[in-house]
Amino acid sequence: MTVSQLRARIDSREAVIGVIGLGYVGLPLACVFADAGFRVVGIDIHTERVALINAGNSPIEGREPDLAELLMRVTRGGRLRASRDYESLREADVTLIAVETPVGEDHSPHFHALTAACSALAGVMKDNTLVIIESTVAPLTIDRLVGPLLEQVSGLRLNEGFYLGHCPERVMPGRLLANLRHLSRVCGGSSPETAAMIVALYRAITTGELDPTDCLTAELVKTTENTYRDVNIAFANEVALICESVGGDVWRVRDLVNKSPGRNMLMPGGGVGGHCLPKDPWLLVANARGGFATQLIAAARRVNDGMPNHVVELVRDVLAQSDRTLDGSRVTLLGYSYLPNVADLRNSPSIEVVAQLRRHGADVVIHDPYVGGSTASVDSAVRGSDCIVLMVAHDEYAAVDWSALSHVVRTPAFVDTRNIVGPSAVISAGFLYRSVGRAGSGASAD
Ligand code: SAJ
Repeated sequence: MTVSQLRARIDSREAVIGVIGLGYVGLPLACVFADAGFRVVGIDIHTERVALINAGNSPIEGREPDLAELLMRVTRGGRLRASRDYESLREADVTLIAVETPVGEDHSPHFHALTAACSALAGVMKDNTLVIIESTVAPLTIDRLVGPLLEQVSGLRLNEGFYLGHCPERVMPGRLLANLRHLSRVCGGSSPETAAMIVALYRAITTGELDPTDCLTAELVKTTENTYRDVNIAFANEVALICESVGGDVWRVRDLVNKSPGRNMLMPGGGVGGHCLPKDPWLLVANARGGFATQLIAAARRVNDGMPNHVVELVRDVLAQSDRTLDGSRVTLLGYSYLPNVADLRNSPSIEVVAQLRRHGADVVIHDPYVGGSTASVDSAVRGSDCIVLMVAHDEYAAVDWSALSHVVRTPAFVDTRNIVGPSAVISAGFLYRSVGRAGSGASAD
């Protein structure tokens, strides 16, 4: 089959699509391509996940609008089938790879899952297959690692026996299908014809703008867009620390700064979690050489990674105002996931805050309406508490009756990391108050 025949099979939806990795990225991806009329074969290493999917049940926790219904529809309609066996990919014309690409403690990329997926695919893929990497990778990975590995194991030549592309995912928990169906995508290809073929493929599932380019540019765009966000959050966090030290209110400062044209100061908080921002900056710099050391990007990571520790210091400070120490005090954390209104715990700053509090001898109670195993109600979570720490802006926390809670706690002390309730509501309810980005009692206009 030639590249034009492959393109024709994509245009006619006759192409069989393989998706390797059925997690937050791969499962919605498999569903929307199945819903667009393609036959889709999903591959995952987890037996229980494969079984759940084939039964039409989503293994993804948290609120994901329409995903459960879509999955049920495409599995019942026979358009999506999941398997652990790579043999199922022998018939695939296009295979998308969406496996984890983490970084290690030393911030170096760990591409074991990616190389395993590429090797297994190369062992079964037929001639003239289009392989697209959706996972976020360090710039130069496609050209230096993925392409040569696929050639070596398959015995096929790049751009002759198979075609290669990089269309980096832009998912966000809570908006998996919405982002897939509407966000613009960068379609990097191993040749202009391949990039055009990738544009044609993704046109079947998204109304977003599709930008053809080369693989290196696609790798740089993805890692840069997340590094940009991480650095800007670090800037907001550093301004918050400055405001605390000089007696300012970063939330008020941010509002007024953003009235200045061309400013968009992001929000400080208790830290940066998730599966993207904590690792993508390290991927961006991973292969950067040439006698210079990146400074700003690593420094921003240190600022953001330092925020959980700062939250613990705010707790220590507000407890001291009641002559209490961390050791022996009960601290209630409201919010354990890394984002509002989702169940995703990956790299959540709350995990580090809890660990540090417990290391200092505090008795920590965790409340999170989205995370299983946490205390059921806010009221029961704060009962007997010496300090409440608001870590995540879950919708539920906007409706809390702080006056009522002041009669339930043992010590009325409160630390806000996300400016969720504003100081006056809490202070007027009788709580001692600290906040990221505000000095002292934080008594200032809401
Ligand atoms: N955060 C702040 N201050 C902010 C924004 C976020 O502290 O102003 C924290 C959040 O609390 C969270 C972490 O940063 O702990 C990450 O938040 P996020 O809003 O960036 O959410 P993510 O990690 O799911 O980011 C994803 C990214 N999308 C992809 O990688 C495809 C990111 O590029 C998007 O900008 C983001 O979703 C989004 O806004 O959709």
